[in-house]
Amino acid sequence: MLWNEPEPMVELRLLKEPNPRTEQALLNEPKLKVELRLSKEPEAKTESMLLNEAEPKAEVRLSNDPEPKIEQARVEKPKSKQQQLDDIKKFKKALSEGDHHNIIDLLTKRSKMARLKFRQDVEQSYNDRSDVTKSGRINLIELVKKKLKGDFKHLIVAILTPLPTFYAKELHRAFKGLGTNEDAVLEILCTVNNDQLRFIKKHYVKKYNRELIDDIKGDTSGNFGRLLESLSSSERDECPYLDIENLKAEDRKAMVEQANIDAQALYDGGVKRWGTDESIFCQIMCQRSHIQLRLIFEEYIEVSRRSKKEDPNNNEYEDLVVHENRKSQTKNQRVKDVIRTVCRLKSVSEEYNSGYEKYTIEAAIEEEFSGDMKNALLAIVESVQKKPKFFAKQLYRIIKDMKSTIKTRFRTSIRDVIRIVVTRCEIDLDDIKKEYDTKYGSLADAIKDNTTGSLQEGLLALIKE
Ligand SMILES: [Ca+2]
Repeated sequence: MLWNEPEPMVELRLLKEPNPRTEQALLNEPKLKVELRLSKEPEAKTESMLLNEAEPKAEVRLSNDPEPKIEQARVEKPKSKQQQLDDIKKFKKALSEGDHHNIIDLLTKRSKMARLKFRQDVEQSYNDRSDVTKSGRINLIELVKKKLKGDFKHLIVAILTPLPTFYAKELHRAFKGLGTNEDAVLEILCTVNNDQLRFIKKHYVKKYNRELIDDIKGDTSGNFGRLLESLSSSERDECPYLDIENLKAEDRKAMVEQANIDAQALYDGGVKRWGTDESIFCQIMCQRSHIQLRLIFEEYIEVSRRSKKEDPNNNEYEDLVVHENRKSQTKNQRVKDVIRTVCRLKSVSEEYNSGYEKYTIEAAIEEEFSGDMKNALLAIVESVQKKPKFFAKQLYRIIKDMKSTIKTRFRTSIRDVIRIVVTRCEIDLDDIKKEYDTKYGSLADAIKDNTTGSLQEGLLALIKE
């Protein structure tokens, strides 16, 4: 639930007290929208609990809501003990012989959870010998790094790494060296929830011996830096509801009222005034829950349409009224007035036909901000509204940048594509692929055009092509 994002409506009733959910469990939870009824708060999760934890047994009952689409998980048939042993043997052989096809086959047909378990099993099989000393124990990631090369190595390391560690590595990579890959930092900070972010930050400290916030402060400045700091603070409100449609009427009323206040504040702090009150944008965008933000964006359209009409300086509509009292005017003047009115009517009807675009929060951000701040606020809005669409766009931009001979952005590479494919796999990768295919042409073709050999085979296997 934490790492794999919600879609469907399910009510989950626990048959027994849940064990505290471990990091491992968080990483691999089934992708179901669930309502957990806990009789008491789970105990704090500790590192030592992580290893031996089983997920709570649960009885899953579908609610009356129509069953929403769930991304087809990589369900595999349970394997017999012998098949498991065969797979381990096959994997070790493939790794030692550099048989990339079998490595891909053995890893990409497993779910994330099964993959991490498989990694443990393979390591155990290497280390389960009496003559293995503690320092001689094999870590599969280290072994993969020695045996494989280039971006294919990065792909295999990525899919064998637990998500919090992988996210921490990607953030570190974005900050490392000169400059910063702001797009990658934004992508991660905008698309993980508070709990995930806490794990990522914990792993960041563990791995790099420094706080994520220190790297953010060191590499960014001004309002943009403060925005990233806020996003990384894990202080976004979290709403118990997973979607607007599921709000209870009285809760919805209160949330809409608050959304209206926030939308008005955004309008007053942006489009309405001279200059921009950036802090109000940062505050609302970084603190409100995603569902609340969606309501705010809806309300914003209403607020800005209404305000625009009421604005005394806006004579667009007044001018539509053809005044009777033109007796003192010359014939020529009246003809001019009629022409002017017809032109205005035309522009109003064009505006009507162009819909709501100019009243949206995106339009306000485009108008009020530039550079990093504009990108950051748009990333928040887009990721809040529809994540698959956000990721499809992100993939498109990365792939376009990779092809471009002019390096407009910082170090964009196939590793950014790897990050999205690996992190969204089993969450919404199918939807991302659909969005991409509809809007930008085939994702599979884009991958084929920009990769070769085993890397291409591996990425295509992950997007199920
Ligand atoms: Ca302004």
